[in-house]
Amino acid sequence: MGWAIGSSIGTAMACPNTPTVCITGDGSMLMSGGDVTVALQENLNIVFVILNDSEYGMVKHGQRLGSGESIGYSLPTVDFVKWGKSMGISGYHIRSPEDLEKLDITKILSDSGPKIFDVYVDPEEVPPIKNRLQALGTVD
Ligand SMILES: Cc1ncc(C[n+]2csc(CCOP(=O)(O)OP(=O)(O)O)c2C)c(N)n1
Repeated sequence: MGWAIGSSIGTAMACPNTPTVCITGDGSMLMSGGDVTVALQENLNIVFVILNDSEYGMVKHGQRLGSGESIGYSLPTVDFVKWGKSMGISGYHIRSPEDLEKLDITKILSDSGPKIFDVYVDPEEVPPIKNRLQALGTVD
């Protein structure tokens, strides 16, 4: 959690001739998203793909799968395109596969500096975490 954001900045610094893609959650972005200002100041070509479900999804689904108390997973709904815009970063709302298909990805990746893809995902979609929970012993 949060690790992808800083590591994508390090990757982009080390590989300046290739676009870097950071896939992260909205909770992680709320925790460590300030690091995006480094990508902005260093003009790093990074696409921040934010899987936005207004929740700590791993926490909610982990609690459900483990029959635990359902608590502490809810997040405010944040418009990360507006957030990026406040710093001069281009952003795109993606609410459907069609929204993604409409984007000129080649053009977006050829532009310098960071970009934001604010991808709205279904909060009821169960992430593939059952094996991990079984390994931890919280799920049979
Ligand atoms: C630094 C840190 N804090 C807390 C956790 C526990 N944790 C793992 S996933 C997660 C929720 C992440 O939420 P989000 O970034 O919105 O992604 P989602 O699970 O919704 O895909 C939390 C709190 C962690 N792994 N690392």
